Formats: sequence, structure tokens, C-alpha cells
Amino acid sequence: MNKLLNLMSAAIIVSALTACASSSPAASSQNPAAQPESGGSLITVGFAQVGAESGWRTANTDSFKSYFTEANGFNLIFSDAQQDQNKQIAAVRDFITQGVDYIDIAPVTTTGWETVLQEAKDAGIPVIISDRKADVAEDLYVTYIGGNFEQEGKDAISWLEGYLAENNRSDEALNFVHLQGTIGADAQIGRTKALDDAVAGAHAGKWTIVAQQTGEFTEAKGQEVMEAILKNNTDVHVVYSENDDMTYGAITALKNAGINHKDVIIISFDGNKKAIQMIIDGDIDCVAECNPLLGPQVGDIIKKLENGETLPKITYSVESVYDIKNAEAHLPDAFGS
Ligand code: GZL
Repeated sequence: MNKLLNLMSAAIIVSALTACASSSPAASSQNPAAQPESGGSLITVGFAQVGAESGWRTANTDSFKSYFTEANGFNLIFSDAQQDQNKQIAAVRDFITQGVDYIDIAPVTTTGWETVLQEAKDAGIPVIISDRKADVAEDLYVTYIGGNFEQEGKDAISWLEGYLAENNRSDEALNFVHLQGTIGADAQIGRTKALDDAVAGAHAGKWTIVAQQTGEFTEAKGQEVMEAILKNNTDVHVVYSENDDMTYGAITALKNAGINHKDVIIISFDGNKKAIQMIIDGDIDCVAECNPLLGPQVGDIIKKLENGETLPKITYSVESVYDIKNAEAHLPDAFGS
């Protein structure tokens, strides 16, 4: 009788252990070889970040590092690619070698990702794409979460059309200086398309882009490019700058050229606290919001995947447009410094 009881209790123990093992999908179905580095109870996430080029990027990195902590059940392996796609791809390969449980990528540019994402798929490691899209087949990543950049641009153009109407300037011929983000980045592609479409379409013959150049999403490059542009263009009516950091540089360049920047309509993207304050101070006219605080949302995606939930392929951030009418109210909630 004792033997039977012993056998039965042994059987119960074995089945309980098997049940535990199969109840953590990350360890079994997604990546059987993966065992988080420390303790075995943490979910190891490799985050391949673009770089540290802007206030937006700093806030985005901070949101990941403050969310993906051991206290929250994660082991974060962070890589800063310094805006170099080769470094970003190498970081993803390193995550694969380390056998992480999940990979998150903010692709510096949309192209060139097929090979390494196929390697991640072959290794059974789910890939989440955040911030900027990658131009790859849908089976190579689980989901995308980030801004709808063409819509941000359309929202900025709509704001400008409203502003011009309010000031009886709708029929005015306007010269635009267009500071683009990193060429090939999803954010640049979308924001540029919105302006290009408006100039070629509804406002053809009235709106002219007198200069269009990348400032690499940095303040220094934005100032440098704007200074060069102003040497050949002093009759500038609108600056359409694809992020706040280039906008800061552009305003410095206008001042250095002896142009009162408050006489120029300045449109920016992101929504750093500094830029929102500059709306209140009259230095910037409009900021189309782009939310960098994606860490907790990516964490929520991973928890849903751990629970075996299915997710939509795309989730866009909910974003607003700020001007003198609503900047004050938004300032306390604006990200960064
Ligand atoms: C947008 C993000 C862009 C920001 C820039 O989601 O990729 O990159 O607009 C940042 O400030 O450098």
C-alpha cells in the first residue's frame, strides 16, 4: 500500500512540475532555450535603441529603463546604436546569441531589417517594434506601437490652415523651410509626406518649399542646416521642423541671422516641456505631439504575450496638437525638460 501511495505522490509531484513548466509560455513555447539570466523568474528583454539624439529619445530611453526593472519582473539589456543601423542590427544579433525572451527594436530607418528579424524568428524570440516602423513582412514581428507620423504631419498642416484663416492669410504665398528628420526614418517619411502632399495638392501655387534638408533630429545639425539655408533665403514665412531639437537650432539660426523668429510661423513635432514652454513664450507656434513614454506600453504587450493573448499588429499612440490656446494647460504633463 505504501509503495502505491509513494508512486501516486511521486506522480502528483511530477505532473505538478510539468504543469508549472508549461504554464510559463515564455520559457516553453516562445524560446525553450531561453532562461532569463538572473534567477530564472525574470523576463529578459533586449532593447535596441536608436541613439540619444534628442529630448524625445532621452525620454523614450528613460521610460524603458524605469519600467523594465527587476522589481517589475524584468531583466533589461539595453543597447544605444548611436543612430547607426549596423550597430543596431549587431545589438539584435547579440540579443539572439544571449537567448533573451523578447526583443524590442526602435528601427533607426525603415529598411534593411528582414535578415536579422528572420534570425530572431528562427531563434523563437518574439520581436516588438516600437517608436518607428520597419518595412518587413508581418510574420517577422509581433506588433508595432508608436506614432502615426503622417497623421501628425496632417494635424500640423490642419493647424496651419486654421491659423492662416484666423489671421486672414489663407491666400498668401508662403515660403517654407522644411527641416527633415533622419532620412529614411519612419517619422521623417510620414511627416515629410504630409507637407509634400499639401504643397503639391490643396496649396499648389501658393505654398513653396524654398529649402528641404535633414537636420538628423539634432539641435546642432538643425542650427547648422538652417544657417546655411538662411544664407540663400531670407524671405521665410514658415519653418516646418520635424522635431523640437532641430526647432531650437533653427530659432538660434534665425536670431543669429538678425531675423525676428516671432515673425516666422514655427511648426515643430514631439512636445518636450521646453518646446511647450516656448509656445507660451511666443517662440514656437505649434507642436504636433509624439509620445515617447512607450516603456510601460511595451511592458504591457509582453505581459499579454506571456498570458498567451493575441495583439493587434499596429497600435498608434493617441496624440494632440498644442498651440497658444492649450499649451499652458498641457505644460505640467509635457515630457522631459
Ligand atoms: C518619433 C521619433 C523621433 C522624434 C525625434 O517617434 O522616432 O526620433 O520625433 C527622435 O525627436 O529623435
